[in-house]
Amino acid sequence: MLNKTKLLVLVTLFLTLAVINYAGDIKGKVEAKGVKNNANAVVYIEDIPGIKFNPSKENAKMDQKNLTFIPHVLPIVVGTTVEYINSDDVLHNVFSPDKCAEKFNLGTWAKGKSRSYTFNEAKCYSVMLCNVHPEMEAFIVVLKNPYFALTDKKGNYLIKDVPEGKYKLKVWHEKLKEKSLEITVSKDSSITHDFEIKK
Ligand SMILES: [Cu+2]
Repeated sequence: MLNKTKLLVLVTLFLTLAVINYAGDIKGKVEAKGVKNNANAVVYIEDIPGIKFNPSKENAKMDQKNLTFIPHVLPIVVGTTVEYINSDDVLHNVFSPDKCAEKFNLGTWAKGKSRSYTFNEAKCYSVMLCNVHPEMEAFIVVLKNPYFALTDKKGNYLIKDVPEGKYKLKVWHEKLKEKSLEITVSKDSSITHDFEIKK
């Protein structure tokens, strides 16, 4: 017997599948010329029209350990809150000079504690700096949807379960020029796109 609850579950499942039509994976390699390795490039789909993407419910985390921001590059969906943890005995003072991050300045806080900032502007490539240690630097890359990937040292990236459609696939790197490519993702397939980026 199909009771009301079961019916509701089935209808919801059907609607979910109908709205988000999961399709293919995008993978490839980014060759970053003139920098020490191919890591920390962000490959992302610029826009997926018609779908509203929520920020991640869990806060993204950036640690400060041994006078270094970890990770060095953190891509997030717009609206996500980033928690800045201090794991050092010394005080840090995280701030961003970027307008799209409202030039925030979080002040200083003790070891084991954290403070946070919510990034509400998409297409914001915001640098994180520390008032106390000029050598500290990191980047928050604020994107419109969760279809992004960070390259490893070899330059490999993988973006999974992208809905089918035509998009702009882009690469961001802190030191190198942005690259953009028109791509088509179709159902149940995997496509490969390699990039070479330089100054
Ligand atoms: Cu510091």
